[in-house]
Amino acid sequence: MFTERLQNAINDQIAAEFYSAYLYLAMSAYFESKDLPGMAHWMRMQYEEEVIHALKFFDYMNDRGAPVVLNAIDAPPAEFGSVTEVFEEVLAHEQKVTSLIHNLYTLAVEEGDYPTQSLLQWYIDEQVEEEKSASEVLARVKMVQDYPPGLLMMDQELAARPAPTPPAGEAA
Ligand code: OFO
Repeated sequence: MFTERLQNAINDQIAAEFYSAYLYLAMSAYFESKDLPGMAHWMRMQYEEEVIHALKFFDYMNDRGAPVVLNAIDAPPAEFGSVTEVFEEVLAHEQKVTSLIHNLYTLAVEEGDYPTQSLLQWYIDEQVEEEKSASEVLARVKMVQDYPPGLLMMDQELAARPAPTPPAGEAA
């Protein structure tokens, strides 16, 4: 059954996904200000990916005839630390989102809501990818953090990140 408790939790997650988008957009602006356009681009692609995550929940609520409530989105920080610190924050943030998704899944099981469990499977798999990609970038940034030419090469590499594609059957 699609209980009000679960509906509220999904509405909260919509705001959490938009906060993720906001956070990465703030990081994108930060890297622009540091003349690292490739890293700024990587963060902007991450921002787009988070909007897709938010809209997938949004569409799901509408599909089930449940009320969408768009809660306030917290302001992200405007200042960040070193390149390594920024990517450490990305990984920590994704780990936090993973636990939010897992908590939602636990709730969907408790409430006996099978469609939501099915939906959340997509997010559970997606979080494995999100953490993997953040870990990989962080590991490589750490390798070159004290070597500016290496950081510039990393910047060029991250400029090649393609735009995310929405899940099959959905518009971006
Ligand atoms: Fe980065 O996975 Fe959504 O929030």
